[in-house]
Amino acid sequence: MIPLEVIKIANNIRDMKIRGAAEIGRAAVYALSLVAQKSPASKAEELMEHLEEASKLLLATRPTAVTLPNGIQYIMHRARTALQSGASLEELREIVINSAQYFIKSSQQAIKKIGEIGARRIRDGDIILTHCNSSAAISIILTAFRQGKEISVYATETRPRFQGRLTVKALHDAGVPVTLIIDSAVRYFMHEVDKVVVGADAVTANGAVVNKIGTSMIALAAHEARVRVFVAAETYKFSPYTALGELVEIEERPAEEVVPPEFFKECPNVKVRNPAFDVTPPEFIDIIITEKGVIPPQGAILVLREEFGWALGEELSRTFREE
Ligand code: RUB
Repeated sequence: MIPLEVIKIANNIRDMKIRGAAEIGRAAVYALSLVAQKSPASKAEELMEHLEEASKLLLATRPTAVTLPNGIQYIMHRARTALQSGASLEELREIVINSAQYFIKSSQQAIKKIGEIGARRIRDGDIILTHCNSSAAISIILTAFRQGKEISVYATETRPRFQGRLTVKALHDAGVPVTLIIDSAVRYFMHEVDKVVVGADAVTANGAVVNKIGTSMIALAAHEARVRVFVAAETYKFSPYTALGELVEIEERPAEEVVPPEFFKECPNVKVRNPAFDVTPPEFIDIIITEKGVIPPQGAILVLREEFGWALGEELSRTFREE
């Protein structure tokens, strides 16, 4: 039994009306809290079944951003533990609702904190290049700007979905000087750039960063021009599954995002591929800015050790430290 609002949230994540890794994670967790509030279950076990069903639906929406499984895991681990220790139906509802609120609040605070920590690395006069639309990357840029640093930004369009337009709007509205460029102009402008600042959908155990398609090419161009690459990523973007040797699945989206349907009438044999993300190896990343501090990409495994409780073979549970 999945409430209609939860099905709507799942559809909105799939159709990218809700998008960006942090937002997806929060929306999925909020959806589980709606299940806890609205489920007509008459006993705790039944509520658990409804939660499991909703989790499956949400997990199947978008495969790459690890915030989604990490957020769901966090709530479900708490719910399962409570059920095992004999929680009543009402207690289980409350645990899920409170854990969801805690996760959402922590996520919002993390983005603010990343802004503060990251802004320390931005100098007066810096020209920053960013890609796609990352709330964590924007948090760094806006914090530095509000501190009075005279910075300006190159933002890529981010085809085919043009998330770069969201970024330029946010920066423009805040008064940050911003220039929109086409994705393929990145190397052309790189010699003017001081720092690349991007977000992440997932950080792997070896410090590779999965982010919007094109990020790895930007990092390569930055490496060639000796421009530093900063990745802004909350600790719940680190993927515990990769520490078990699993790869992050890269979402491929429909061809219709790239060409209009008429295109296939003229060229029926052309194949269009539309991967939504790519992997930037750790060698091309200088630092990862988390809400707990700055680490080199090689420190990713330490974050995973500290942040996740390991129950190999059973489930990976988030060991959020309650403040
Ligand atoms: C969004 C994207 C963003 C990351 C980080 O891709 O790649 O850079 O999700 O964003 P999409 P945030 O538009 O396909 O979801 O820092 O907001 O989590």
